Amino acid sequence: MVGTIPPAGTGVVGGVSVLFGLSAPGVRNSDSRWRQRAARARLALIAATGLLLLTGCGELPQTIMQPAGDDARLVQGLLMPILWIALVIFVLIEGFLIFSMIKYRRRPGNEDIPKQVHGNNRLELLWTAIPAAIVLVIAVMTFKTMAVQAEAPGEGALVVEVSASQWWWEFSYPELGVVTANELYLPIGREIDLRVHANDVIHSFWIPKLAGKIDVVPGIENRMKFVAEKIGRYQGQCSEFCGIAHAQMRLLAFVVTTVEFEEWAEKQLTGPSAEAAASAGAGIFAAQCAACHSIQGTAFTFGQIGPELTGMGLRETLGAGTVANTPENLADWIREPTAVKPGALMPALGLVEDDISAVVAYLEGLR
Ligand code: HEC
Ligand SMILES: [Cu+2]
Repeated sequence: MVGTIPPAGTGVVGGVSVLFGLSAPGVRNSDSRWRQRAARARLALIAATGLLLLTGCGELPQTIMQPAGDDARLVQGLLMPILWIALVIFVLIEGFLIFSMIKYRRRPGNEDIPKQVHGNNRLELLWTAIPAAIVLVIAVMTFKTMAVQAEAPGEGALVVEVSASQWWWEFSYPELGVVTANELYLPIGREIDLRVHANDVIHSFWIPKLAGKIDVVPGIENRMKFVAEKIGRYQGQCSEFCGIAHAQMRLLAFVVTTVEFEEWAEKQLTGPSAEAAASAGAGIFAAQCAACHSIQGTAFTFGQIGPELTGMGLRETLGAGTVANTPENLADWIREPTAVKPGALMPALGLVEDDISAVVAYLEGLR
């Protein structure tokens, strides 16, 4: 198709070849209507690309370009110089390419074959040595960063054990005796000693604004340390494909003051009020849910198959960030978990509507 002149209004392939200037030299397109169309198509393509790029802007909840933790800063500190090096090389090479294409292009009437040369030892050496030197610089920067990341956490670091399951996260603070799921609380400025393992398949733990990724693997414990440096709410997600609901294996991290963190931990341990504990919802929970889910401060602390539901009323989301935690969504979840999160490994239990309402009231009251 390349090089043929498509009659006005034909096919995508011809359009694409004109769009990218692929018409063979010497074949001049005299059909101005076709040209206009190609120009219009080119403009549309540029506008569409621009729009697409713009939709990526605005609020960036999961960017590595706005670090709020020391490890994320390290990663960005590595990325930026590499990006600049790449940009300089790109501009130089493309500039040289475009310059050569214009300056030495074939001109009308010039039918000679250019002088044929083979090899140039000095050039060959140069363009082997320069990339090797650049790669060496990048390697040294990378190893230096990795060495800092590999240092053991200091005394007084807060241990957080992360265990990943299809498709949710459990966070346990052995020092405090607190266990929670999908929403992680972190005190600002205190070093976090993160210890991660998986219960089933390989996952990857990633909160882009706070720290780099860490593989979460069954059978071994991987470790990572970081300090959260800015108060805020940070989104994270599993970043290793782990099955059907992989994209709905998200998490939220809340970086709070030390006082707020202690208050939060205390609330988690307190358990429901006596009134809530005696409610109809608690009874249904005992019969239908406690085999899989635990709630601290109650008798239901044996269920290990599903996420910890302590402090459920305080959580922002359901199903590891799949939907907002509202009474309606929670009722939908209990009615048919896979309708909310396709693939979710919680069964539909066939509860009658009154029982669903009661258990929703019980869970939303855990705060
Ligand atoms: C057979 C085990 C099992 C039973 C029984 C069970 N669940 Fe679940 N539940 C799960 C699993 C597994 C998940 C995680 C699903 C996911 O996010 O992928 C879950 C998730 C949840 C969540 C979302 C938690 C979060 O942090 O996002 C809620 C709420 C919940 N279950 C409530 C209930 C209630 C209420 C009952 C009883 C009516 C119940 N579950 C019974 C296994 C179970
Ligand atoms: Cu995963």
